[in-house]
Amino acid sequence: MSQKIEIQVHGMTCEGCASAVKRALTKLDGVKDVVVHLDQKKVCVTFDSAHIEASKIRHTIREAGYEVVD
Ligand SMILES: [Cu+2]
Repeated sequence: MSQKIEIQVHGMTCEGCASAVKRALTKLDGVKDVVVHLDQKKVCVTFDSAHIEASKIRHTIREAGYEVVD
């Protein structure tokens, strides 16, 4: 089932950060769409909950070097 979440992410300061996050998440199996709102420090992810959990998405953002605000 397709699900959409919004994640607050700290540490993204430029377009380079935004595309790094987008790239890391797009690579994940089950992630369908990633939109980064740099001005709002927000990442919107559409994913298939049968294939990936939201916790894995948050973990991947942290691994890329950014801070996820829960
Ligand atoms: Cu940057």
